[in-house]
Amino acid sequence: MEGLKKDVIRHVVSSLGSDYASKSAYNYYNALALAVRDRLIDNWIKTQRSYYDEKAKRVYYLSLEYLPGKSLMNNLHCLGIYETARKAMSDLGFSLEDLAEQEWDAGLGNGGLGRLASCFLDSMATLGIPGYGYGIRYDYGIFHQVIEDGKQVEQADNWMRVGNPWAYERGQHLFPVRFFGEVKNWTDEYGRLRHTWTAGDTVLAMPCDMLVPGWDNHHVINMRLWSARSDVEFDLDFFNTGNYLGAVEEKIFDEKISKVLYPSDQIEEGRELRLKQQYFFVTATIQDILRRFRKKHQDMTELPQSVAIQLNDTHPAIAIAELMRILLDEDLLDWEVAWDICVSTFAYTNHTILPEALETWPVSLLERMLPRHMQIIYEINARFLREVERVARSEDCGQLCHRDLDHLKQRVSLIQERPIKSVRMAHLAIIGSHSVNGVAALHTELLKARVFDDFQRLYPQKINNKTNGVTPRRWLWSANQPLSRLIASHIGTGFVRNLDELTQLEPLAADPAFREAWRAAKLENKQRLQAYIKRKLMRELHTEHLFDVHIKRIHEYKRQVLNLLHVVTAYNRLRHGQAADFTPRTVFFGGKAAPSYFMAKRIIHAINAVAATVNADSRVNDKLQVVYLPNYCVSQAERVIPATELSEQISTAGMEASGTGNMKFALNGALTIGTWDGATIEMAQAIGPELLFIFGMREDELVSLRQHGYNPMLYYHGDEELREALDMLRSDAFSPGQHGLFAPLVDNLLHGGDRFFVLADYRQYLGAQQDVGRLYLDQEEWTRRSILNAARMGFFSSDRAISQYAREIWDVAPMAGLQNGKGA
Ligand code: GPV
Repeated sequence: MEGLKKDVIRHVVSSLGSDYASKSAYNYYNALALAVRDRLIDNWIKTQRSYYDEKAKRVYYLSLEYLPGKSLMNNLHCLGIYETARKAMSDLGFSLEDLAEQEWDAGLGNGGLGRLASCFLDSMATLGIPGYGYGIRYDYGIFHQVIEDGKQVEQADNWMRVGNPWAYERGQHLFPVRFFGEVKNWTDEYGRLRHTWTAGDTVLAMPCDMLVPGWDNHHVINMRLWSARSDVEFDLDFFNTGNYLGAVEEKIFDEKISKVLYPSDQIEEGRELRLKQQYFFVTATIQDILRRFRKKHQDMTELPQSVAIQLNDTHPAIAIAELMRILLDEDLLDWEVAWDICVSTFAYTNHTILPEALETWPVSLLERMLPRHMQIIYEINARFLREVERVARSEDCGQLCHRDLDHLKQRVSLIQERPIKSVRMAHLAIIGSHSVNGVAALHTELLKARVFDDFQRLYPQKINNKTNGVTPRRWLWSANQPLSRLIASHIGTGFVRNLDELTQLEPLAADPAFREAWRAAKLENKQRLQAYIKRKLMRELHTEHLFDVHIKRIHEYKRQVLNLLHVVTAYNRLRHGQAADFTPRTVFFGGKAAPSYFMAKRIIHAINAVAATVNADSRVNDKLQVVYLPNYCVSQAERVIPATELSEQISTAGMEASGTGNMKFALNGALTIGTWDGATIEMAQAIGPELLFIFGMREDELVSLRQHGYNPMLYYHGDEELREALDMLRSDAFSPGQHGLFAPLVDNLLHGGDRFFVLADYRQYLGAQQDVGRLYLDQEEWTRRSILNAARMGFFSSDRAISQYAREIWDVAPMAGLQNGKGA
């Protein structure tokens, strides 16, 4: 402890240039972070050196998004120095919790996809898998959300304004990135046609490394984020021609590439700068991968034995064309050889079946920005379509019938002709990879049967499932110390590394004393949230209420509106005195809407309007409260999830690819009210469906309802309570003076076809909520179920997910000789 204290003081003085006697929390947080980083860097160097010495096969995880959140607490826990740091900082006059609050969330992602990437890096580090995360170091992460007059207002997330004590910027290792220009064709000495791309613009990519420690194992992996740097400083032409200010403008223009994260989640933006971001990140990454590979190898055909590249959705899919370009134009390999290398190296994870999220890029844009890549994509497509034809005409063509060949080719082509001629990035990712995986069992089945059914017939081995998981380090141990300590006192700490050990809790569910202790941990977390809400929102929570929580991005398919209709109905029953048996509850909502997503923003407004009305109504507000949590983010999730009793997972069946919040809640002892969707299905199977509150139409039922003609008006006319709730929303009951404010929302349900079947599931949802309320009155039974939920969540560790990727997709093994256990 004395060592750590000394280091902190030394950093306050010599790294931060401040007086250690002036007790600034900001300085002491930074100094502590630097002292922790010092303790990581030796192991990072040793880890990286061991990969090199042992010629280990490396895994590269390519993702446009990461959501690490805050690093301090997690890193202290992984290093096993949390208690030491707590005492050291308290000696210096600080509470560790307060210091941790000084850190800004690294919010370099939108939601589940980015958070999954961060959980995966944590698991690779913990399992000792030679992994690297690659991404973009956005200057501005996901916007900061404030709620003004009930509406979302976006503010810039200037997360690095005060620097980032965790990152190493490596300004000396720059990689060139080229755009535009033209392709020259030439013939080599064997008479083969060759291509050289001479680019118009060049930018530089600078690596920034963030260290990712494993749990108590001395293994530290790297997350390398690229930042755009102009090469103008080196362009003497500008200065020679006297155009100094022109040079500066060009520099600013170049560095715009990594300026901001696109804040739309599962909606395609189709902006030129976004494509630039994708290629910028991809080419720098591939260059870095090959640089490392070439240190030990000359023969490029050995690449797939040494390198696995995982594409996190299609955002980095241009990497397939980029690797082809390098192998063809720089290494001068033949097409077939190059293509085999690519397919064996790449694997692709799909995260959605929503059509509006499937990426396409206009051919005209690609031709201009990346002319050589567009040529390569055309060639990939031509060869692929010939292969499709060959398979279709062959005897065992199965369901591929040759009469339909033209249609089949149109459907699977990399190029879509309408509405504008574009490249389908998912098709490029599928045919350029040896593995295509979905993220939960149902999702993968839907990929096979619906979205990619043609590809499933063409390559029946390619599509596979890897159900998502979450890291128990952050989402149980670090976020929920009261519960973790209770668990550890009964079964030890092995569950943090091996989450299956939680099954040892099962017999304790029958022990009244343990149940009481379990409830006490929950209450402690509720009180902690209460204090936080009081500080931030100046509101008093009732900790004896059932805490009912719906936090995630705002999306129509996630159906925050269904929840809101339940709230309005509960409000009406209470007002009308029809709810004598109502179980008091506080309903929490939180989440960001894409700034361009009109309906999602209107939903936020509606939730806040209902909240204002309900909370101000003294007839009901001792029994029903609604809280909108502004700026939902990773660190907020860490506070809210441990305090939650009811987890809302109510997406339209078939539409949530997996969900990962669902896992975090159950792991922390919340019960789930949810639809038969995503990984919630597998959770219900692992836990026992009777221990969750499952309701609503299933995916196949919705398909047939759709086919037979779904008429939302039928539900409106057939259900008095539903009608009352919708009429109130449409009238100005919640929007006095702003008549018609929420009409778009209601019209969308009644006259817009209710694409997400809110009305079809309303009545069943109410029934399930009734069951929830009733069960909550029986605290012993509620607690028993809560314990069993957590005890059966072992499968949903990201360690299990990553072990499956390693074995079944990457063919990599954990590093031998990894030191596990404290002091090893
Ligand atoms: I595509 N997901 C996301 O957060 N952003 C995206 O752009 C796309 C998918 C999410 C899915 O919606 C979740 O169901 C899933 O759990 C998560 O990706 C991780 O797989």
